[in-house]
Amino acid sequence: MIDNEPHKTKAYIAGVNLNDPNFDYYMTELANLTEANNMEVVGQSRQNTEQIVAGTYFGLGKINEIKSMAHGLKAKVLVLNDELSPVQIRNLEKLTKLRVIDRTELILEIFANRAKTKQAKLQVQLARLQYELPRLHPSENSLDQQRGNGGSTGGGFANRGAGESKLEMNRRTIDKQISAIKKELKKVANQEDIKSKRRNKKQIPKVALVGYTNAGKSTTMNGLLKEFTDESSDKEVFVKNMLFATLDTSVRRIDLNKNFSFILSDTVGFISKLPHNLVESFKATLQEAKDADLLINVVDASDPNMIQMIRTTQSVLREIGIKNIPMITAYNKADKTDRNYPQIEGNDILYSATDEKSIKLLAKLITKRVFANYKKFNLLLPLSDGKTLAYLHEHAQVMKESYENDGVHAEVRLAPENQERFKKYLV
Ligand SMILES: Nc1nc2c(ncn2[C@@H]2O[C@H](COP(=O)(O)OP(=O)(O)OP(=O)(O)O)[C@@H](O)[C@H]2O)c(=O)[nH]1
Ligand SMILES: [Mg+2]
Repeated sequence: MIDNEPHKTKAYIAGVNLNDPNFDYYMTELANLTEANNMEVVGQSRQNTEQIVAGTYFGLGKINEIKSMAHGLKAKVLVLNDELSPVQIRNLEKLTKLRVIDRTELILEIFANRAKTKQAKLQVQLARLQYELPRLHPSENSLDQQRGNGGSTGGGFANRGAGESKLEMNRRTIDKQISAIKKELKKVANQEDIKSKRRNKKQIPKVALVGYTNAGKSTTMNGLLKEFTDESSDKEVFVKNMLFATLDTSVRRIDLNKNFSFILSDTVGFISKLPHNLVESFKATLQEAKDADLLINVVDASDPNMIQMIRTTQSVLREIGIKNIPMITAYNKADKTDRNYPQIEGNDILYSATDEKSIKLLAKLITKRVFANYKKFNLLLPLSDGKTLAYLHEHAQVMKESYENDGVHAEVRLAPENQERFKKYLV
């Protein structure tokens, strides 16, 4: 039999447990992340302890145990559950004779492999450089290797002097790269900003899908597109059973019927302990969620770790500064549970993103929440009052409009904050 599967690198995963009740969940995530990075998890270890060992992360006894287990299982890589210091990584590599990757680097690698758009690529690159900068070492760094003069690890004074100036040089190079990327990102963000301002002008409510990675956000977006737009195929977003399938934000207009439209955005998913630099770099991508009138927190209801996943999403939302935006919790993948669906429970919904009935009910719930306070009015506005007409078009949903001799007749829906302003034009 011919094996067409490319050979996957075998990885051993391990972590220090400082009495954290969520430790098992973090290790499950770490295993999923490792596999998402195209490696095979062959075994795992943990050390329950009160304190991390400063120089080596684990105690020596544990390191020897991991080394023999991992080599016995033919692992080439050791993946660790926390972000480690450069010294800890170097020491562990020496002691275990394995390549050591910490959780942050693992996530950065996955993001780097997944990034497709210019903005996502730049954002990941920025986060990587920021991760690398404090990790530069006089004798082991990428520029040395690129120039082919690596290996000068002798620690003599003369060498150290040369190394330090080289280190300075490398720092400067990375600093320059960081500023260049930031500049470039600003340009992209400005373009996005203009696009989003144009959308805001139309005063269509904005709804954002957020949530844990692989919960079904993109599938939900495609479900709504398929149900409520004619030519959905070219607007469909990418769906795949893997972590971080989506890294950028897609924005689509959904027309529930000719009077009810909203803007829907789908964005990058979350996971615990997302590297801070990465969250920082992805702020522009997450802007759409920040500006939303309503968030739909998509949750995989069939996952045994559902509760922790909801908490993870809440804490990432807090980290990016999203608070006080109304939210629907959308419990997805109900087809993989034994519960009846679709059903609405208060503000929330149990549904399946691949089921038509579910999508219709979700749309109903969104409408109820988004347009709850809108009211319908018939107005007659003077033809000469261009300013008011312009304001109306920017801030109301104009359902019908005709230009007559006595003025502009319009049937509109107004948000509560605009109702007073148009009182005198009521017919
Ligand atoms: N059985 C079942 N599978 C679903 C459902 N919704 C989504 N999936 C599957 O779950 C996987 C992830 O779906 P996506 O829509 O890509 O998830 P996402 O939340 O956008 O994930 P990221 O972009 O990676 O954060 C895919 O394999 C989907 O086919 C559902 O209702 N039922
Ligand atoms: Mg997605």
